[in-house]
Amino acid sequence: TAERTLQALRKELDEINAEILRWLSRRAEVVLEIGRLKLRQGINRFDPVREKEMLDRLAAMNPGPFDDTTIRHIFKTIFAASLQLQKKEEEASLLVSRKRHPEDTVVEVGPVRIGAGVPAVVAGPCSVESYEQTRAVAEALREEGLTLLRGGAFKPRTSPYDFQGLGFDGLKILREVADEFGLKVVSEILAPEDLEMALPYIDVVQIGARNMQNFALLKAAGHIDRPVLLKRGLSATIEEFKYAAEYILAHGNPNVILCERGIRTFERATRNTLDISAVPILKAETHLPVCVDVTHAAGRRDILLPLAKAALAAGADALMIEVHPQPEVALSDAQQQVNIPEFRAWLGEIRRMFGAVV
Ligand code: PRE
Repeated sequence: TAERTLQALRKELDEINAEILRWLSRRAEVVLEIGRLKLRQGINRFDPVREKEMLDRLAAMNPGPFDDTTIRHIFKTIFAASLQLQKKEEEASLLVSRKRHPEDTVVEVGPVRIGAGVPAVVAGPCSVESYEQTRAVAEALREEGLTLLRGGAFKPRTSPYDFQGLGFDGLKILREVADEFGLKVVSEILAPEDLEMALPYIDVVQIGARNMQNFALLKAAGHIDRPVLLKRGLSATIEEFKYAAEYILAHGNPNVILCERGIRTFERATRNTLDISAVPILKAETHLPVCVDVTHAAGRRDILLPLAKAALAAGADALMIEVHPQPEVALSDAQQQVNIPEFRAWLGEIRRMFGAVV
């Protein structure tokens, strides 16, 4: 009998390939079903014990000519791909996922519609220090036709000996001044037990970077009827950031703004490294509006304009910037806040390049 031709052998391989592919796809469907079951039952996706059992069984029944190590390697690759498939499906099923909710979420704060196309600017002092200080910034915001006044009343400071903020007194100043100038208040809350009491004073609740994985606070923020501005943790991955937002949505609050504020890297020229990639990735993978806090990302005033331009060019829906009437005497973040004329110049440049901002 004549040897089969190369062409005939390849034809047979093509058929085998098609067969393997059919089985791989069938296997993947079963894997996805297991993934859904596990998600419902709260079981870990990765199951090394089960994987080892399967590998041992396959090695034991391996007819050759591939040796056991090769068979184990091939199947281990299939398991890893299966795990990846389950993970992808789970991510697409998240409430924050754009796959699940294709339309952009627009968060409304008074007349401002964050995520509707016109960039929003959130500006104000790092910490609320006094009526006069807050009023000076509020007045500039009104003159510029802006609405969103930020100010820290509860301050999460690295050292317990640093200024901790005025607390509820600070919130009262913010509310009073905001009402006087027709503005809306964005302010951070540190503890779930303060949330309810703070609501009369706050229009957007900020959850700060250090609290991004404070799950009790995230859950509590899910139960309020106020938008939440969630900052990315100092060392949080984009995936962890999305899951933090998922907590708030899963507990009933759909109005979440994601805020990139720089991440920790080896670089010391800036306080943090602005992860500009996070902006288009969050816009693509979630339907939530994205804000960029240029002040905290930079930790220095001289690069706030280019960072803001980069953020808007990358698709950010909002910018946050710290403004203080006299930054040099500020009780916190003295070296990174801009004064009012600097803020106006910054805003003018943004408007010149990007048109209207609110
Ligand atoms: C599967 C995938 C990932 C797990 O680590 C173990 C096994 C597989 O591909 O066989 C399926 C699965 O999720 C499971 O059997 O629990």
